[in-house]
Amino acid sequence: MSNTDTYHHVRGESLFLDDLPEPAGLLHVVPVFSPVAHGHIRNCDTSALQGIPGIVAVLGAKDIPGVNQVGTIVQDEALLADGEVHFIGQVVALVVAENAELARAAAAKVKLDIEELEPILDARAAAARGYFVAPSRTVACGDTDSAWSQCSRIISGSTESGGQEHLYLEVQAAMVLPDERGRVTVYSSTQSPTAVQKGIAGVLGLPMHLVEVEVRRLGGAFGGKEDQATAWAAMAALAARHTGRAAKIVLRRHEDVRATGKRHPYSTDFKLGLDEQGKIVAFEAEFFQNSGAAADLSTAIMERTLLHAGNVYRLPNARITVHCCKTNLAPNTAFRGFGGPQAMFVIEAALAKAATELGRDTLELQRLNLLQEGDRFHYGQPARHVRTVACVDAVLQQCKWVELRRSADEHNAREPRYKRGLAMMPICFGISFTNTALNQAGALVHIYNDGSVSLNAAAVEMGQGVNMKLRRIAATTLGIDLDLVQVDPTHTRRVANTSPTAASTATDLNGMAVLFACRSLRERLLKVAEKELAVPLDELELLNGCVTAKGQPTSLVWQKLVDRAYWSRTDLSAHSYYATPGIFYDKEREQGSPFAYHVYGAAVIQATVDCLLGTATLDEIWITHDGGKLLDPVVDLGQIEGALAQGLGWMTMEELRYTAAGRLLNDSLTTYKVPDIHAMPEKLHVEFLAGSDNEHAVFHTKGFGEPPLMYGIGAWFAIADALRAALPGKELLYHAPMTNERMHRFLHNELS
Ligand code: MTE
Ligand code: LUZ
Ligand code: MOS
Repeated sequence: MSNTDTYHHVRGESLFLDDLPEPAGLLHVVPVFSPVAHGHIRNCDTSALQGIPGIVAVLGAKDIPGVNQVGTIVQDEALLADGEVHFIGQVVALVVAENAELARAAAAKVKLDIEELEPILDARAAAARGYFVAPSRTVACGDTDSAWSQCSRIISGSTESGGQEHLYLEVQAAMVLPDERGRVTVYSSTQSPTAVQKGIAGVLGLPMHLVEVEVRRLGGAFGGKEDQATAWAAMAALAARHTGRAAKIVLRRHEDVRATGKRHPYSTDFKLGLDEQGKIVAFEAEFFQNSGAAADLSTAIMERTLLHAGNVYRLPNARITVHCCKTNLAPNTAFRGFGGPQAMFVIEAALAKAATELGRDTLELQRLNLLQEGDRFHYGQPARHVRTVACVDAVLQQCKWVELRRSADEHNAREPRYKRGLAMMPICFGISFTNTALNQAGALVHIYNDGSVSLNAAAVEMGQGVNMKLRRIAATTLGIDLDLVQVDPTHTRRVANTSPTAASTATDLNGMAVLFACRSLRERLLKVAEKELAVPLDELELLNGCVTAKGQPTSLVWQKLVDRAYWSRTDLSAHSYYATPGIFYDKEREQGSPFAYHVYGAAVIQATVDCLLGTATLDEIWITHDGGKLLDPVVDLGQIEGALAQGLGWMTMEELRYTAAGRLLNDSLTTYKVPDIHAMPEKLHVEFLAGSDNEHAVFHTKGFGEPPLMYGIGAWFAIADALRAALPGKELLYHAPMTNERMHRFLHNELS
């Protein structure tokens, strides 16, 4: 049992936002959502609510004392609709009442008169009309235009990948307590305490020091609470400010699914040029990102798409363009991988299509093109400590590829109904926020004078185990037992200016800050020990709960040392700060070294398709993951398994369906298919790459949160391989997810 929260989670004892003790007089806030995807608000009639006992207020855009704005990168997102609505689920007004049921019933009685305009749901349709949330960008290298003439084969095509609902177990929620001086205390289910603090300060017209935000833990987030927790907290804050009473907002599941953004769907055109041998000479891709109705994090996600378009492959000449297309869907947002998976699907599709057209083996083309030590990524960063070949070789060995391939082919030759498919999926994911400035974190460590230790950091625990990792770093550095170290809830007053807990960087950034703070505390304590023991400082260490001299335990145990330090007036608190060194990105030139390092890995996936039914099962998955030195193998393995499940879901079963009017049809757990235990392969083998190391992160670890999601992309290609065995020569569209419906259509209809 390795995650700090596991014991209480499995007993149902962990407190999430809606479980926190409620203050006296708590009010409940329920939003009035737009039922129309695009339109002008003619009138918002709340007269039916007048005189209903228990309804305390109905708030609209005009009731906002500060700015009606929650857009962070681009200021294009109103907290409450003002004149226009841009997606179904956009919040138009807030009903504030003594209890949530009453508020919800009242919200349903608000009459909205909206003049409907035509909604645009499709990214390419938006682009054709020039609707973008931000300017398009291009990252290029080499001389792509003249490179085409050197190619012996050019393959072009297009791909589609779908959106994905986060489906965190804990829905969006916040509770806000006002005080008599105008200060507000906020409890929010957010990955970004400072973004919530700043957002509320803006909406209420307060300086940030009057807004404090605490986050104990999240019941999952997966990117869905990086930007999109802010608005709900600001709504509760507005109600609290307006009424002078504590206010809480907790969305219902279907409200959450409808009103919040998802993974960005992408529609992409690509062109791939190969030489005689099969090596990539040039690659061009134009991505149409469906950004939704406001920018949210779309421009940052575009950046990660630009930088991951090559996946693990060497691109001597490349031109990658992304358009952030403005549509009338809920603003799409961060989701594990952050535009990286969408990019990686495209180049894998391009190579698979090339193999099919040339009659070659996809694996062979993949292996021919792996990045090697000394190559550069297409954005200019030198590739160092490259583990592409090592991971691919290791996973091929692990799964006994040659036999596996042969036995699948033999099986397919004799078996008409069930076809086996195989795919190898390599990954390469850059670790660091692409926005260099965000790569910073603070920590505040207290040693109480009984010897117990509290860690405060910018990191938010959302199930990924960051708290356990921080505890391990502190306990190791101070030479004490893990049980002596706890992590306090994240709080903007203890650690300010927090970057979001995102981009798989929480341990890298916060762990290093914690390490620095613990190191300075250790120095102070050892000086105390030097005096106490009359032994030279350079012979002293903290180990196994006591001071050692030349490696030998002394009588100065941890508690005694801390007690002595306190009574000799030593500061037992340390604040520290870490900013990732050596990273930069020049947006003018679209070149730089934005990542501290890359995570590599490779998976092999075997799928069996039932060609009569059009269903697939994943038989077995092998993974070799380049995880650096492992700080907590149980947590790390859990991250690989969870991310893989999400990747498989995104690629094979999760499909968002909208009406032509822009209404999401599958907004509940009965209609939206999420991967469950049965979606996992019958057999899963995860190995960590032997000898993996990383000098660029704390304790030589590597970020774990996002990269393994991209192994799931291989499931699409394994199923495609089986489908091709069933109907060789039939054109297969590179559309994800590969749902049963899609398989069935390929197998049994003229259309594919
Ligand atoms: N794991 C759990 N259990 N719950 C989550 O919400 N979020 C993922 C990943 N793993 C998530 C998770 C995402 S999107 C990111 S960016 C990382 O965790 C963030 O945490 P880290 O930086 O500590 O890896
Ligand atoms: N968030 C962000 C992220 O703001 N910048 C990033 O680069 C990023 N990458 C992955 C996930 N979230
Ligand atoms: Mo993760 S998408 O960086 O929150």
